[in-house]
Amino acid sequence: MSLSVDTISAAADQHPKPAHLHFQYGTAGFRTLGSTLDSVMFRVGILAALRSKKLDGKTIGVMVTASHNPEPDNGVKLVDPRGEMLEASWEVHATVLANAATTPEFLEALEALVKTARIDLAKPARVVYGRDTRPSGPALVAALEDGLNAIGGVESRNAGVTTTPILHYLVRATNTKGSKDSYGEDTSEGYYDKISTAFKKLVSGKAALPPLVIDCANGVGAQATIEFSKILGDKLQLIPVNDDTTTPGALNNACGADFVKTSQKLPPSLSSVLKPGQRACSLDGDADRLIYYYLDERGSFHMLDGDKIAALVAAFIVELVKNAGLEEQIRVGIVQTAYANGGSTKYLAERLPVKCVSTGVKHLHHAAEHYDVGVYFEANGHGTVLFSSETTTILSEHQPSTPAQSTALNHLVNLTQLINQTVGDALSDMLLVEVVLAHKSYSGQEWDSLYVDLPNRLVKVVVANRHIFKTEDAERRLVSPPGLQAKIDELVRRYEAGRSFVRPSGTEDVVRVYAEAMVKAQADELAFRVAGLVYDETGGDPAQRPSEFLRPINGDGFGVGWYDSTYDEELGYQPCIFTSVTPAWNNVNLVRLTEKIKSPLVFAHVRATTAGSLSLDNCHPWQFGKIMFMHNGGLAEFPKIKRKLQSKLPDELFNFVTGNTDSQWAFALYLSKLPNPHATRFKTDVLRQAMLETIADINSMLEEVNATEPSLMNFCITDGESVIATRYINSRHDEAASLWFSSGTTFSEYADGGHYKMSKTDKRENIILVASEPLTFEKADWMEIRTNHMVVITPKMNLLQVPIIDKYFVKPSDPEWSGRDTDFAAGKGLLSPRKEVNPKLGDLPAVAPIGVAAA
Ligand code: NG1
Ligand code: ZN
Repeated sequence: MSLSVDTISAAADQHPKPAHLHFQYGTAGFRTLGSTLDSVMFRVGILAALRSKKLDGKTIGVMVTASHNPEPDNGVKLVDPRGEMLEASWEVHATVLANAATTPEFLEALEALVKTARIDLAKPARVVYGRDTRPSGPALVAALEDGLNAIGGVESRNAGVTTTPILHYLVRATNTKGSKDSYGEDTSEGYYDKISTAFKKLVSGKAALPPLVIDCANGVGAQATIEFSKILGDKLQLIPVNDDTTTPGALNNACGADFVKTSQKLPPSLSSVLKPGQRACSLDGDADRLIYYYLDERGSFHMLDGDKIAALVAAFIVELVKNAGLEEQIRVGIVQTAYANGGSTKYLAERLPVKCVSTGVKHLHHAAEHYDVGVYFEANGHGTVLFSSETTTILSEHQPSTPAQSTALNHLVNLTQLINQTVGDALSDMLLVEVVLAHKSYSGQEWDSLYVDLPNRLVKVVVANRHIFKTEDAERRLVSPPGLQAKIDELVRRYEAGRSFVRPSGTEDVVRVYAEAMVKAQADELAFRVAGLVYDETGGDPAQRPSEFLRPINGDGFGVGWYDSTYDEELGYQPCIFTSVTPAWNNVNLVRLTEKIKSPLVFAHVRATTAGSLSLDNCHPWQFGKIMFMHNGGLAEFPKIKRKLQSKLPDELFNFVTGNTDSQWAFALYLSKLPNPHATRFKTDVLRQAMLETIADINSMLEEVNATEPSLMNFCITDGESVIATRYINSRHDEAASLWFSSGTTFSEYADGGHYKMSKTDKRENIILVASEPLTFEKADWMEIRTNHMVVITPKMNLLQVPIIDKYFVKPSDPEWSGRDTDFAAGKGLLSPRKEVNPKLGDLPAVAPIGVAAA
C-alpha cells in the first residue's frame, strides 16, 4: 500500500508553510505564535497517523496547547501509547516534516519517512486529540483534522477542550482497555471517577481540610476544577478563581503557576480572596503544573513549589512503604533538574537517592522509571510519581502482617490510582498534596518548614543565537561559548551559597539564567550579573541592553570614608577611612559599622583592579589632612608618565603615596595643586581650580609621551564640606565612564531585600547621591551628569554642573558633534546603560543650579 499522494497533495496545498519560518519540535512539541501554526498542525495530523500505523494501530494522542505561554502562542505535541512523550527519534521526523518548504517537498519527506521508519501503511491508525481554551485552538484543530483525513482510514476521536493530563490519560486508558494493565475507563468521566474515588478512600476518616483556593489561570483547568468540585463535595471544598476562559487575553495573564513561580508573588486577583493562614494553589494554562502558596499570619506570601511538593510527597510515600513493611523491597527515589532549589536537593539527598537530569519532562520521566517508586518534579510544579510494574505487583501481592501494615498498604494502592502516572497533572497532584496534608495534619506553614528554600532568581536573556549555548552535567555547566563558564564560576564564587547556571530554553527563543544565594538581593544581583555577562559575551546590542542587567562585578576590595557628624576638637577635622580587600557584600564589619555611624558626608568605593595589587594601600578613598579622594577609571599608559608625575611632587606628597596605583598618584598630584593641602578650610573654588589643573597636567604629560588610548578621569574629592566629582575623558569622540546623581528628602528601603528609592516629599533636599551607576531601579531617581563636566556641591548643598572646557570639550552645537562612542568606556565595564538617560538632560543649560537645598 502507498500514500494517497493526490489527496495529501491537494489538502497540503490548503495549508502552505510560511516561507521564512523554521519550526522545531522541542521539549514541549512545537510551540510558537498560534497564527503561524496552520501548516504545522496539518502535518502533525499526518505524522500522528503514521506514528500510530508504525505502532500497529495503537492510539496516539495529539494535544493542542501552549501551556503557560501567553495567550497568542499555541503549540502541539504528540503523546505515545502509554501516555508518555513522543519518542525522541520521532521529534526529528516531526521537525523535518514541519519544515518542508513546499507541498512536493513535504510529500518527498513523507515518502522518505515511510521508508526509513519502515511504516506499514496497511496498518490501522488511531488518534485522539484535544485542545486547551486558546482562541486560536479551533482553527488549528481543523487543520489537524485535515491532516488526519488526508491520510485516509484514520479512526480519530475529538476529546474537545481538555487538560493536557486528561489527554495523556485517555491515550493510556484507550490502549490498555480490557487488558490486565487497564488504566481506567477511556473517557474523561473515567478519569474524574478513578481519581476522586481514590481520593475519597485516602481521606476517609481524616478531618476535612479548610477550603482550598485554586487559581485556574483562566484556562482549561477551570473546567477540571469545577468537575472535581462537584464530585468531591464537602470532602474537599474547592474555591476556583481566575476561571474565566472567554475573556480575550485573560489566559495566564498575571495569574497561573508560571506567574507565581517566576514572579514569586501572589496573583493580584487573589489578594482580596486569600486570608492570612489560608493555602491556595495555581494551575497553568493546560493544568499540568501546580504551585502552592499561603499567606502567613502576618499576611506575607510563601511559595510551595514543585520541589516542596516533591519533598512532601516523597516523605509521605517513604513512610507508607516503611509502615507497610516493604522497606526492603521498594526503593523510593527522586528526580530533579538543575532548577531544583539547593535547599531541597540538600534536604532530599540526605534522605533518599536523588538524580539530576536535563530540563524537559521526558528526561525526568525516564529517569524516574529507574526507581521502584520514582518521584519527579520540576521546580515549576510539573511532576508526578511513577510506580514500576514490579512495585504494583508487590503492592497487590504483599500479605500484611499487622493492621497497621494493611492500612499503609491500602494507602499505597490507592495512591497508585490517585496519581496520574502518565504525566504531571496539576489536579491529581493537588489532590495528592491534600491527602498528605490531611494525613499529617499539616498547615501550609508546617509543610513549608520541611526545609528552607534558598532565595533564587530566574532571568531570560534574548541573544542573537541561542543555539551556540551547549551544556553538560545535566545542564549545570556551559561548554560553549568557550570561556563563559569560567567567568560565571568567577562570579558565583563571590556569593555566599551562590549557584548559577545558564542554558538555552527549549520552548522559547531565549537563554535562561538561574541564580541562588543566601539572601534574596544577592540571588537577584548574581542572576543579573550573569545575565549581563551572557548578553555582553554573545554580542548583545548595547543599545538594546536591558537596564537591569548588571556589569562585571567590583569585588577586589572596597573602602568607605566619612566625616564626623559633630566636630570634636580631640578628634580633629580629618575623615576616618575603613578599607578592606574582601568584597563589600561579604564584610560583616561593614554592616555593623554602617548601622552605628552617622555622618553628613560619606565616600564609598568598590574596586575592580585595573592596576596595582590587591592590597589595603590600593583601596580608595585616600585621605590627606581634611581631603578625601577617589577615582573611577584609569590613566592610560600610566607607566610612561609615572616618573614625570612623581618628579613634580614635593617630598612630602611623594612620600605620602604608599600604594602603587595610578589613582593614588593622581591624588598626590591633586594635592600638589592646592595652595595648602594641610588647610582646615577650603573654598569650593579652590578645590575646583585644583581639579582643573590636575586634569590639565595629566593631559599634557600624556600628550608628551604620545599616549593614544584615552584616560578615564572620573575623580571625586571633598574636604568634608564641598564635593567635586568629574566625568571626564581626554577624547573628543569617546564617552566617559558614567556618573549619575540623585537628590531628595529621604532615601529609604521600600521593599525587603535592599530595594531603595529616593523620595522628594517637600522642596527641601537633604540628600545628594553621586554614583557611577544608578543605585536603584527607579529611573526617575537619577539624572546623568554629562561627559566632560563636573559636579560641584557647595557646603550649602547647591549642586552645579560645570563644563570642563579644554580641547576635549565638544559642544552639542559643534558641527563636528555626532555623539560620543560608548564602546571604549563600556568595554572597561564603566558605563551604565544609556537607556536610563533622562531625556530632559539635553535642555539643561551648561551651568545650572540643579538641586538647591538647605544644608
Ligand atoms: P525551557 O523553556 O526549555 O526552559 C520550560 C521549563 C521546563 C519545562 C518546559 C516544558 C523552566 C525553567 N523550564 O522549558 O521545565 O516545563 O518548559 O513546558 O521552568
Ligand atoms: Zn503546562
